Amino acid sequence: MKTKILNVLRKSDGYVSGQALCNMLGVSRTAVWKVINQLKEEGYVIEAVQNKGYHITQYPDILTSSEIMSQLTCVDTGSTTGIIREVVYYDETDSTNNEAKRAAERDNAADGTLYITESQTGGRGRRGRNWVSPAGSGIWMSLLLRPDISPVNASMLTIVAAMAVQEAIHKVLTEDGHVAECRIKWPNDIVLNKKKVCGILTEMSAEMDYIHYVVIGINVNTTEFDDSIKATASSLYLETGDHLKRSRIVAAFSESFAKYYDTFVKTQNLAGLKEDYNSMLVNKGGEVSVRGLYGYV
Ligand code: BT5
Repeated sequence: MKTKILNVLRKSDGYVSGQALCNMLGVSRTAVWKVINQLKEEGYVIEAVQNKGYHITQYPDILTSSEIMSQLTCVDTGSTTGIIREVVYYDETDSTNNEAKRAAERDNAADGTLYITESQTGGRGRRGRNWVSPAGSGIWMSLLLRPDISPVNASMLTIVAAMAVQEAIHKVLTEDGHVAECRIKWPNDIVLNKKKVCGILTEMSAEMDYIHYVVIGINVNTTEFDDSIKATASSLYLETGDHLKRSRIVAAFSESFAKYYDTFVKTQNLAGLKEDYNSMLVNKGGEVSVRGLYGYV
């Protein structure tokens, strides 16, 4: 019910009356009032005006399931758009990739579940490298997928994810009037003003001819870096000076990923994505092209 109320309020321009919410959800005024109070406690600034109703004037920078899913739900039909069907949020966890893998194995968790946290105590990069993931600024998330594709083609999902992250960051930056250029640096680094702003770690459990699951772990907006990479790594905040709401990037990622994933799964190669991918490259027009990408196309 919280997601639905948030969904209706965020997609309405003006006030929504308490009675309209009651009718829409088939619940009492008290139930609506309780949810409004919960939202206020989470940091939403909600104006309540007699005879007019409720109106959200400020959104917190949080990554809860309601905050993300309320952006991906159609008010009229209640159906969701994008790859993410469900969000599992943690205030803190060891690693969202670990959470996704545990849930896939232990609970048979469903395709399209997103595991997301405010901070990780044991985040991992590629080849087991440790990853610092403090609270408050970064996005640490892992998408669980159960694609019906051959295991040998699964590594291409990192490219699909890179395309979706690039498009999501570009969309949110453009909406907020930023001119910083977000692009893909071949093959799958996302760069903003030529500095890396995203890391992707794809892991898989499979048999020779069958994928049990794939976990795509993504981090965006890291602000703490080793001295060794300070010159080449950055964050959305460091590049724009703006605290963009992280949930908007997650929601935009969900929609973009679904679009590119659909195309990819049909062919299990990158042919259908080549044109879009090339247009996202930082060295567009230069010597790199998806045609030679790992020989996949
Ligand atoms: C990666 O590692 O690029 C993949 C990191 C994936 C972390 C996510 S967080 C959610 C999920 N849960 C986990 O436990 N892991 C995943 P690596 O290949 O080690 O990084 C290569 C280089 O890129 C290193 O020098 C990094 O510092 C740099 N780098 C990675 N992510 C960056 C980012 N967001 N911004 C700037 N530089 C980054």
